[in-house]
Amino acid sequence: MQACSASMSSAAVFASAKAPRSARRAASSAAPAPMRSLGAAKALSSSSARASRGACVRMASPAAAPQRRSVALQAVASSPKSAEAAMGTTYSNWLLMLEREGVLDSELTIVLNSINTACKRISSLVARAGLSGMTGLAGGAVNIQGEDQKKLDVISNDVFCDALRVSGRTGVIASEEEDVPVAVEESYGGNYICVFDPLDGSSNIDAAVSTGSIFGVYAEDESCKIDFGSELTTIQEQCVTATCQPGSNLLAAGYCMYSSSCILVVSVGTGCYGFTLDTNVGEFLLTHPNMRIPESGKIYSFNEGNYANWSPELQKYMDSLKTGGAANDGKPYSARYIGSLVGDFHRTMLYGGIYGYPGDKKNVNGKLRLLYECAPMSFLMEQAGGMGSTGTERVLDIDPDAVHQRVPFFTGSPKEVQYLESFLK
Ligand code: AHM
Ligand code: MG
Repeated sequence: MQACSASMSSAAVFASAKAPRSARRAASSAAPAPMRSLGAAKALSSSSARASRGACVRMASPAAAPQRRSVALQAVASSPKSAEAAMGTTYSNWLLMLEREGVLDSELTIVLNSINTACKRISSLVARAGLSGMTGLAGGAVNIQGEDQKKLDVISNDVFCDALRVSGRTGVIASEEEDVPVAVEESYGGNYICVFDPLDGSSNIDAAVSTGSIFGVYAEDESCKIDFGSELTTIQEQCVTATCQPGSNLLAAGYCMYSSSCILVVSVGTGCYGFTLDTNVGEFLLTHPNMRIPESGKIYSFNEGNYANWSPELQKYMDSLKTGGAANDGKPYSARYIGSLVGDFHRTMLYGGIYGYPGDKKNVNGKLRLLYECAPMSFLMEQAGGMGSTGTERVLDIDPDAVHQRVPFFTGSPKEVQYLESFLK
């Protein structure tokens, strides 16, 4: 990865992070295409062309789960307890404690701390959006998935990119708002891969309703080494390949919810921990040690407006929730749907129940993205004792085919997800 970065000039790699995409596109039509717009102006070979569209081109079989992951999984047994004792400790000190206990290495600690900084900045931007003219669309800009970008989508992406770049421990980043993964020049060690959705649920911003950031951190894929002097297209391909790993390889994942409180929930493979931003001191403080989702819960969170387009099996499942569902007690479930994954997920984690974004007749794979939405959330949910499923398979087992790949997604209390699977399998 170092070589990947070294072959790009600093300006080329990160220059485009400073302006909204519309402005970047306008600029790129007048000047040579920035290397960041990896698919823009180059005539690509067919495999490179796939890479430029975010397809995962395998050049070697994906590496086995990285060694660092097994270190995390063999975490000191006392971690949850000691974290409980550390209630009210700052997020940064909690990370340092995990480092002392051998759960995290110092490089990953730095990456996770840089995400803390990004989340605080975005929290402040979201809170002031209505006052500072930061609501609304980013001047007609759209992302690679054809979705309108809000001003804050673009700015939050820049905040995340900058925080990770400055950390110097991230080799490649992949974002919902970037066409393809981006190589980071300033990588002094670690070379972690960070995937993220900088501001999920941004259609809610203008109404001051909950939004959130979602992230996952992978180790560099050892099978993807980048040579000095590589053609740009080869570098692109390698960066893309390195990004696409199954969720079971995640070293860490988390989300930050921007709501009545700003809450950061993180797992490094030793349980789920929630921190609330104390705006008086500007620090996230541990408020939810070792989070556990209830085994079952009678709340469902689906966009039921899509019912007519669902499969008969899913419709049958949904109908059954009105008459008792998994509990089989004749009492209906309650419907709760914000339309903001992080908010709906956080409530599900605390109260139990199920969140779902199924495929339907129009969009067979649903709407949510595997790499930076479903996989990190499934990692967190499993760490809290819940499940993340497509309805027929475990989300963390899926080896991605493309950076922006979508999958049907159901997550929540184990008994509720199993009940749903009993209709779809
Ligand atoms: P986004 O990444 O473009 O913000 O879209 C993802 C959001 C999720 O937060 C939410 O669960 C879902 O889209 C809501 O979609 P819908 O409006 O179709 O119910
Ligand atoms: Mg999103």
